[in-house]
Formats: sequence, C-alpha cells, structure tokens
Amino acid sequence: MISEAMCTRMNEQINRELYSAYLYLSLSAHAERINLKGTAAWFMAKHGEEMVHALKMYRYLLDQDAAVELTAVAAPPAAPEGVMAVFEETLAHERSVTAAINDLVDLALSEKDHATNIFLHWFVTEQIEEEATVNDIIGRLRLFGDQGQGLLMIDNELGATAKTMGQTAAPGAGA
Ligand code: OFO
Repeated sequence: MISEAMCTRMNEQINRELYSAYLYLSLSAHAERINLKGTAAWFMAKHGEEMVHALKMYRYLLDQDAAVELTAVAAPPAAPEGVMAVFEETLAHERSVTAAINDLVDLALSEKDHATNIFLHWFVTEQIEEEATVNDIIGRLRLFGDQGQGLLMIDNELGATAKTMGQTAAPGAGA
C-alpha cells in the first residue's frame, strides 16, 4: 500500500519516462535522416530502455494495488542543429529526470515508505549510469570532433553499443 500522494507522483514519473521514450524515438528518427545510423540505433535502444523504466513503475503501482493513470505525453521538440547539441540536450534531459527521481526518494523517505524507497534505488543507480554514458559521448565528440572522421568513428561506436543495450530486462519485468 502506498499513499495517494506517492501514487500521483509515480504516475507523473511514468509520464516522464514515456516522454523520455518519445524524445529518444524522435532523436533516433532525426539521426537516421542525417545518415548517422549508429546514433539512430543508439537512440532507438534508449527509447526501449525508457519504455522499460515506465513499465517497471507501472508494474510497481499495480503490485501495490494502486491506480495507473496514463496521461497525455507531450510532443518532443524539434531536434537541435548539430550532433553535439543533440547530446547536450540529452544530458540536460537526463539531469532533469535524475532530479525528479531524487524528489521521489525524498517523498518516500518523508513518508517512511520503505518499499518505494527500495524500489527507487534501481532508478537512482540507473540515472548515474545514464548521465555518465551521455557525458562520455559528449567528451568523445569534443576530443575526436563532431564532424567528419571523428563523428564517423563515434557513430560506429554508438551503433556497436546499441546492440548490447536493453538486453538486461524484458518490458514489465521487476527490478
Ligand atoms: Fe528513465 O532514465 Fe532516462 O530518462
């Protein structure tokens, strides 16, 4: 059993995760249109991961006998100009998601809601990895270049990485 306030906030977080999925789907399409196939595959894999995040929360609410309330998912903005700006926007977005997860943990702690607190630990750890991964990509774009040969190399790397992503959990699987 979780509080009504927690149920509302978890539903808001489900919407945020679905928005993340939508944002990355849009960035995948954008990358493919500018011939960055590896980057497109990476964002498509991120899309899948975000759907898993949303479904983990969906499953948790149902397991807690709480209502899942799906609301409209906002349209993502047009992709910014340039690959560097795309990843900078991605990092800014992930930082906002981290802040939202931290707020949820604060609420769980203030309510002495141990179950939700423990459930959210997976997301806290996941956000560290998500931010670090994007930071690393930005660092490599700075080092090797966000155009020409450097970009081609990084695009190939992202394509290879995409093949290994999202293989850890099936949608809806528990943490
Ligand atoms: Fe769900 O972690 Fe990104 O947004």
